[in-house]
Amino acid sequence: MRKPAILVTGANGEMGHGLIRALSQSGGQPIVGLDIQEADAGLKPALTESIIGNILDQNVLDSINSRYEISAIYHLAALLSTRAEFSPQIAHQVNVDGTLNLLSLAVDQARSHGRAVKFFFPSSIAVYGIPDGISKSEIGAISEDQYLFPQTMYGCNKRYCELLGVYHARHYQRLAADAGTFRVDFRAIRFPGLISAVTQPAGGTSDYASEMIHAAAEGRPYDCFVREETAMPFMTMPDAIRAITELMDAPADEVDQRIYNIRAFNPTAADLKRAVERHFPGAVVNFDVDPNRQAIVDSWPSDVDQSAAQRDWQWKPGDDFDSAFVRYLVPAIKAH
Ligand code: AKB
Repeated sequence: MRKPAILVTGANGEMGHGLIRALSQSGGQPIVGLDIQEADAGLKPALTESIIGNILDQNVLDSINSRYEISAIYHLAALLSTRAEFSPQIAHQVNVDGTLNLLSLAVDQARSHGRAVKFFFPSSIAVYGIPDGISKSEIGAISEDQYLFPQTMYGCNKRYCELLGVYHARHYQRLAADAGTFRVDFRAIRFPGLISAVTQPAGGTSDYASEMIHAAAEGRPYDCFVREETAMPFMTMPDAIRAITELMDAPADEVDQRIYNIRAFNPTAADLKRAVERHFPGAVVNFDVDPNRQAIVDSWPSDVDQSAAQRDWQWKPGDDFDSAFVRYLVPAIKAH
């Protein structure tokens, strides 16, 4: 007998930590975690099984398929934008082939148990590409269907996987009439940069915000790799986790756009430096621009339009820039 479960890939990553805690607190189905690294000791009590394995390894996925009856997949495993520029082929394999493997697992599962499998995909503002010479401040907040010209491998991977997800959702919905009721209920959020008080990102380009805050909290000087006036959208990790659970809980017929922008605030790097200096007296932040990473952030919008998420699933960020520091980052970092 297969056991009911939900599957989280990239379980040991930044987002995996928060999501697994939230899912286990909500008391739903048992959670199976999959990651290339062993899950941290603190995560293990929330998992019914912690599998060390690669999403590119069909044997691992076959074993999950044969032992579990999966109702939802949260596919978080990915190589982030800076890392992907260094290893574009590996990024393509992990980010695209890996996602296709998980979508196929969702199809197999839905076909075998006859119910829809919900599939959450964390997309990114990296799917956008603002061409050189266009003023980001004049464009303002961009909506889901504008400027879809990603300029990084990671952005291309994320955009293609969004399309694959929508394809799987539509294709199997069409077949459902003849072939039973199996469906892949694909839902994606295009995340801005995420800031966590507990974990640090690795290999991303929005990492400068987290790195600046954590360095200040630890009393280390920090060289920020983008220019002071650089602005992009961000949000706190707890808001991001809440957004995932709210989108996944929304009735299917209300979220048929399937791909949503969200954000909470869009400070410049100088705004971040000022906030860090205010909350961590003695913090030292300098600017030492990395032209390659600067070019990546320059291609991303400085703001996104989240009105579709507000309309379809009543999305509302919990923290603005000031309260992110006062209510969440400073107390949680100090406690940690
Ligand atoms: C990255 O910097 O690569 C990610 C992202 C914005 O998707 N944090």
